[in-house]
Amino acid sequence: MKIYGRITSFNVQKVLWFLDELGVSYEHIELGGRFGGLDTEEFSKLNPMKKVPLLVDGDNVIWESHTILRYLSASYGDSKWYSNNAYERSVYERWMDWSHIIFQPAFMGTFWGYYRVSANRRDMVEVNHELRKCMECLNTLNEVLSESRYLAGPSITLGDICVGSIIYRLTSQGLSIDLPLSVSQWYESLKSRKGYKRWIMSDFSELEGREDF
Ligand SMILES: N[C@@H](CCC(=O)N[C@@H](CS)C(=O)NCC(=O)O)C(=O)O
Repeated sequence: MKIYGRITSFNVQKVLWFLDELGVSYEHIELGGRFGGLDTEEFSKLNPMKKVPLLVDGDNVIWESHTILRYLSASYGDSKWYSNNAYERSVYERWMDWSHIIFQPAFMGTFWGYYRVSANRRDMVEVNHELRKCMECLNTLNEVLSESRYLAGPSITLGDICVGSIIYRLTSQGLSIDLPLSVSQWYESLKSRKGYKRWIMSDFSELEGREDF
């Protein structure tokens, strides 16, 4: 299978981390950002949104990072990563959706408002507004994680992959953020995973002050 997308893309990183967790082999092709290539006719046919990540697995073409994660877990994951029971799946999939709809936009507000603009163009009122939203998310996570080792129970799930992917970049962009205790302990356990270290904790400094993709 082939996974397309630049390593500095946070949505691409999630998929690369999960591929490592699954232990399946794949070819990675850098695309988007400084690599370009998203506007070609060939790529548009594969993904009309002209975005990465994109997964091509034989004849199957999949875009949208969380849809890719769901596809991979259903196709290649054992019971640790995929449950045949619809309710059990909903227990971790709700965190994937919450992450994409609530937490990630707040994080992106800080990242695009703070890290990806030059210092003299930062609107710190807006950045702090987004930061407060992030803190609300972190406090919610803390309540859950003070009762449970991972977001959906005693073992890691796709919920932790999606939400956990945000924490490194959120806390590594130069803003002062104190993680609540249980979030911090959970974050430490994610950081000990090979795929998290390799992909999520990779260098993203080329994006500093870069206002286009
Ligand atoms: N909701 C989509 C977002 C896709 C997206 O916006 N990807 C960005 C990178 S994070 C992109 O392709 N930007 C253009 C570029 O990198 O050139 C997903 O999760 O896959």
